Amino acid sequence: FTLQAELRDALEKEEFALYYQPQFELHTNSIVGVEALIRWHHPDRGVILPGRFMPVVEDTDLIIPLGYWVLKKACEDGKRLVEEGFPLKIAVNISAKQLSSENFLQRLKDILNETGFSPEYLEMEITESVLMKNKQQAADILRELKKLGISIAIDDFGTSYSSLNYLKYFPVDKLKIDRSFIGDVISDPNDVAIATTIIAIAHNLGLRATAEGVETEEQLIFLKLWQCDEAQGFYFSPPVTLDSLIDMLKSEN
Ligand code: G
Ligand code: G
Ligand code: MN
Ligand code: NA
Repeated sequence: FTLQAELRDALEKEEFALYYQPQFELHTNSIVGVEALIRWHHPDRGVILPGRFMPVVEDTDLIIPLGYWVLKKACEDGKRLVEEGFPLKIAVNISAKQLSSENFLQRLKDILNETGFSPEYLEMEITESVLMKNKQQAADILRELKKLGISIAIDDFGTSYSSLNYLKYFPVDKLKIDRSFIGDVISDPNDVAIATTIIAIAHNLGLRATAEGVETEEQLIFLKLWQCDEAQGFYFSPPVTLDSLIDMLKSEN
């Protein structure tokens, strides 16, 4: 039984689950969105994190059905949040193969119709490397996503080989500062320079900046001082189940 075969089996048996990590708006101190993060509830090995299996999934065609499973689940859960009185943005990670797959836009529209989830609450997190693989195709797809009302966040911003000029051409809404720049942002002058520069690039282009991997109050104070718009990380909350998220939102009000 290879990992690949096991993953295929897991999709059929519905062993995957989506967890949601809250995203806080710093100037209002309130939850404005969540990032959907996949987990595998393995019958023998317990919860397996995506770092362990997504690279294999993304190397195979399995990313297509799994990617649609994630989108559909996120839209269903997002619909439930709206119905419960919590109209939050749901951010979904989209991989390269999925974005460039045949019928991506049509399948997406079908999922939106089937679930009745309003696209204005849907955000797609896409890495720079995904966009750079085929710039023209990516630009076309992103424009179509924008037309649907979906927002676009650049994930892991600044971590991979890329040029900044794509920001001019792609209809992006948000830059996510990778957690590798946040971990030592209190002590490492290089990380200070990088993090504050990413916030400045975002603001100068009229975009929002979100910091990932915020774990301490000192990091939060720093980010507020530099007017970072949003943050997520263990300081606020780990990724949690939909039910826990709803409990958290109820106690926030
Ligand atoms: O939760 P964890 O830190 O292990 O996530 C590792 C990486 O897996 C994340 O950076 C994220 O980009 C990726 N990932 C998590 N959930 C999904 C998903 O639903 N789809 C895709 N394509 N990637 C995901
Ligand atoms: O999409 P992305 O690659 O950014 O995925 C975010 C991942 O980071 C998730 O798998 C999540 O479990 C993990 N994560 C979230 N918050 C923190 C944090 O504060 N510290 C660390 N080390 N990891 C985090
Ligand atoms: Mn992400
Ligand atoms: Na990231």
